[in-house]
Amino acid sequence: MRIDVVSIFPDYFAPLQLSLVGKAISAGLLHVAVHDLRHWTHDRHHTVDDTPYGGGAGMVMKPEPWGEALDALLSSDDNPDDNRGDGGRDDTALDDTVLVVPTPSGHRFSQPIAQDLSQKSRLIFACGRYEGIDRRVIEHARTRVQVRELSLGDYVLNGGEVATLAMVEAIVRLIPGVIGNPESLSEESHSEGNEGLLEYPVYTKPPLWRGLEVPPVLFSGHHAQIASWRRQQALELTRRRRPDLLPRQD
Ligand code: JAH
Repeated sequence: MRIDVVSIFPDYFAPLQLSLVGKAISAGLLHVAVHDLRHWTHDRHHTVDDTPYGGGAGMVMKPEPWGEALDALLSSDDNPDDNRGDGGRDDTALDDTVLVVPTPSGHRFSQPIAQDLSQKSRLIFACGRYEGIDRRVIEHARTRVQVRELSLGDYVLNGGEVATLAMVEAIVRLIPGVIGNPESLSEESHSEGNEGLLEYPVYTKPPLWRGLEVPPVLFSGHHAQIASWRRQQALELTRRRRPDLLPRQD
């Protein structure tokens, strides 16, 4: 997979070189390129924002730098993987590319969406700032590639950068070969294997710590009892914290 990120704060993405995402890059499973939107400005002050038509607080990101940035990224001569030189389809074809725009007014990002995006050959993340990006940028981009405007949850950040980091991590860990033990993927919260429930509580040694015991069933060796205790715990936790995840009770 290839991931491009466009932002006015490219330094935010230094952490991508670390840990799991960094390992995926070293292993050759992932190519990440971070781009400064100001590269596609032409005025002396590298202006990316302007006042909103219709009035209102704050500033709006100008369409021209975004238009040029997306033109450049979507043209095959910017594409480091398109080195076949035969003009044929490469592994970052437009029909397998998604432009992701993190925004508080987007559809809610979720594990199924992460799963879907992890199968794409190319993702481009457009990180907005201020009050957002001129709407025509998204409208125009939709004529070129699939666009997904996505929100992590009902809170407002100062821009799309932190949301992009979260989404990239959620997506990259689902790429085959990125996580050593694929079983740990299907067991965790929000994956199919856990019936869509929250994860049960987990324990390790020592058996008694600061006066607190590990539930005895966990060293009973009765695998069926352990499984049923865990399912009970998962159900109860989900009922208390996230009743919205349970099948409707009517
Ligand atoms: C804020 C552009 N739901 C997380 C999230 C994602 C993006 C933004 N805020 C929150 C955001 C300002 C400008 C994007």
